[in-house]
Amino acid sequence: MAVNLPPQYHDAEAEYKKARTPEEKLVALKKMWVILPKHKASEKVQVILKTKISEVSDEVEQIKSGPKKQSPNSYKIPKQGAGQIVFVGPPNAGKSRLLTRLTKATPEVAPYPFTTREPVPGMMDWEDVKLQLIDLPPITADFCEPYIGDFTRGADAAVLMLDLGDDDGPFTVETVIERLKALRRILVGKRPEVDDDPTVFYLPTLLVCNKIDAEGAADRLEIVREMFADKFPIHVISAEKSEGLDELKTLLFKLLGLIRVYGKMPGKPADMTAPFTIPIGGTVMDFAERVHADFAEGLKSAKVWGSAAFDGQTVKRDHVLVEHDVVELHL
Ligand SMILES: Nc1nc2c(ncn2[C@@H]2O[C@H](COP(=O)(O)OP(=O)(O)O)[C@@H](O)[C@H]2O)c(=O)[nH]1
Ligand SMILES: [Mg+2]
Repeated sequence: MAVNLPPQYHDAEAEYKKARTPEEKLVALKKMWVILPKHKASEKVQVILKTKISEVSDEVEQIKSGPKKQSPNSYKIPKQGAGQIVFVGPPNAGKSRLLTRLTKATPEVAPYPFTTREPVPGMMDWEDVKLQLIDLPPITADFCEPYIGDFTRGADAAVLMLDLGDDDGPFTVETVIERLKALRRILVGKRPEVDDDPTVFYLPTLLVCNKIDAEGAADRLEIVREMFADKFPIHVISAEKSEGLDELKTLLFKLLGLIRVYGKMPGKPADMTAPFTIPIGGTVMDFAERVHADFAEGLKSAKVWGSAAFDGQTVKRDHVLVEHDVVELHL
């Protein structure tokens, strides 16, 4: 039987999907529970949700009563910038080197595996926006830091790093994909249209093939393209020699599926220095919400420069914005 779920339920569910800690999860799950209509048609959902709530409550309790104040298996890195992108891959692919090239972060770079055990964040500048990049420890057939599950759920996108200097490069990447899949984290070239399982998390992913400077890299790249071209967008770089990095930055922003929209105060020129970012297909309402949590409620009208028929045209709340639009909100 189909269950008609109110929009607030989906909001709470989105909150749950983004939650990192058991406490955050529990808050969101409880919200979902309150909103869920309790009738015959929703019985199945009720059972699933109840089970989940109980599991997560246990987790919360365990952490509280455990001997350690802080769980070593979880790290909290507050989100910053327009989006958060995690680096995943096998050991030695050059994830940490890439982070040092794109940000001011200084993770250890070394020719032996498992140098990175903790998540290392860095902020990347791209044009007038900042993206948060997080270098995660390597994933192999035998090993995957437990907290990787948390990070691959909370992130907005992923860079999957492949080592073109290694004959096993494509296969170690396959292993990474499989390990994450076992955690119900699916790396995808594009988000699926339907996403109806709240426990499965899709991560838009760019396959970054590193070490194109290495001997034999071009031949390996051909194999990589055969194996992965239909699964992910592919970008080739040399982190060491800083090749392909400008294009990479642009691709990383594109991977987030965002557009930049600029605010304007009535009677003043637009502020073209600090854009707001909203999802592609976002409306004037989405923009208002980004500017201020309360603005969407009180929005009376808006004027748009760019996507409107003429500059400064008054548009409806559901007017779809495009990259580089300028919007003046009237409250
Ligand atoms: N030839 C070459 N070596 C690289 C490149 N990027 C990283 N490396 C080397 O590969 C090794 C592993 O790099 P690292 O960033 O620590 O890998 P991680 O384990 O994925 O974080 C180091 O010795 C790096 O100097 C590259 O583009 N070309
Ligand atoms: Mg590393």
